[in-house]
Amino acid sequence: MLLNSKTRPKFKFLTSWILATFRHASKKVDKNLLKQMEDDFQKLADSKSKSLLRRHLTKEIFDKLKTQTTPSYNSTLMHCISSGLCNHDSGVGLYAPDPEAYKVFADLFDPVIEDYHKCFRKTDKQPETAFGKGKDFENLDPDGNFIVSTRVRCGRALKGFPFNPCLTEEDYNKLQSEICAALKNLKGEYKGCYESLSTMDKCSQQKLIDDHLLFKEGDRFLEAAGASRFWPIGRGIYLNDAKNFVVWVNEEDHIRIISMEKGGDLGKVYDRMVGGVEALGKQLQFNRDERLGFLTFCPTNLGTSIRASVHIKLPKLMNDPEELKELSERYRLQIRGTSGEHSEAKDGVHDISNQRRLGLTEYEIIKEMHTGIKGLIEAEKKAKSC
Ligand code: ADP
Ligand code: ILO
Repeated sequence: MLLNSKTRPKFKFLTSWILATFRHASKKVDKNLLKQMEDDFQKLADSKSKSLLRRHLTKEIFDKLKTQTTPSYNSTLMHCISSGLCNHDSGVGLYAPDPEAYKVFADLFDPVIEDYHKCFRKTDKQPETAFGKGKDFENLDPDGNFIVSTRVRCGRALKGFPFNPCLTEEDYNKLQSEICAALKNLKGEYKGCYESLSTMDKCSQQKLIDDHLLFKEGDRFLEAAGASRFWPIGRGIYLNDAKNFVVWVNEEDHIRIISMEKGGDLGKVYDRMVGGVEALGKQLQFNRDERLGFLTFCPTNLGTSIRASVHIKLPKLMNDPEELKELSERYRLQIRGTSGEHSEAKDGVHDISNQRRLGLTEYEIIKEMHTGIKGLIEAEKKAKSC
């Protein structure tokens, strides 16, 4: 059964209650939680959901994992799947409540990871970090005909902390102060200011969201995953003076490092992000797994955790959904709306980015995205107006 607006609030309440109650419970999964999981699993299985969770959480895997917990944080399968159980319209529907979840619940994570990142098998390993040089990539749109702006971001988790559903209020504050101490030492073009969401008025917050600089509040996918607890405590944004280098603190990941500017100079935007990551990496210890690369809350962000996107207008291709689908699959690109994931395109502006982030080096990810956007622009130029 699909959750409608009447059933969702009740479900949301149950989910938060369950996540809170069982966060520090004993390693044995409680029978009430088991019952709830079984009922919700059945609803998902009976639904028409197209999520990767529904595709890969078979009855056999569900039965094998439903009583497992992670050793350090007692995270359960419910922590991992609550977002997808609550939101049947999820694309993925799965999150890792702590780094150990990727191993304890590998029977579910591995096939989802393989499916999303296009063939990263459970025997595969993320290559060593290799940023390379962004200057190898020429401006994608020197005449400014198609690309409005370019953004490159990556996520990082700090060693020694779990992810959102297991963080305490104290953890949020501790993470924020450790990250802020590192941000204060940034120099040159990275020099800027941090503002905590707790002290920011709603008007300034909305202005930053409208300018695509700040994350939105109340994302229902993150909320159902237990990622909005204690909001806005520990959350905030760092902006350099030129507002082209941004760091998000404690939204989906502990840190999101972002570089963005108008136009299509992907190489320049990428190099700026790399400089920021390297400067922060000298001061903070990032959690990197030998097989999965940089560990993130959402399995779609593992590996390099890089999403390089352009806000782009391709009016002819957008009128030809078949051709667009074929091209985005060929180039492994993902298309989002103007205000990010799960949003609509405004004034014909789409957000197009690399889909996979795992199994390739950072440099290869940027190359894949660069080749793809170049291909789309060429196709747009060749396409006939209808
Ligand atoms: P992410 O997971 O990369 O943070 P979201 O889809 O949540 O992505 O988007 C976050 C914000 O970044 C949104 O406001 C979105 O419009 C903005 N954004 C993404 N790509 C670009 C771009 N190329 N130019 C300007 N803003 C962008
Ligand atoms: N849980 C959501 C989002 C998945 C990928 N995006 C991000 C921001 N991690 C879904 O499954 O659609």
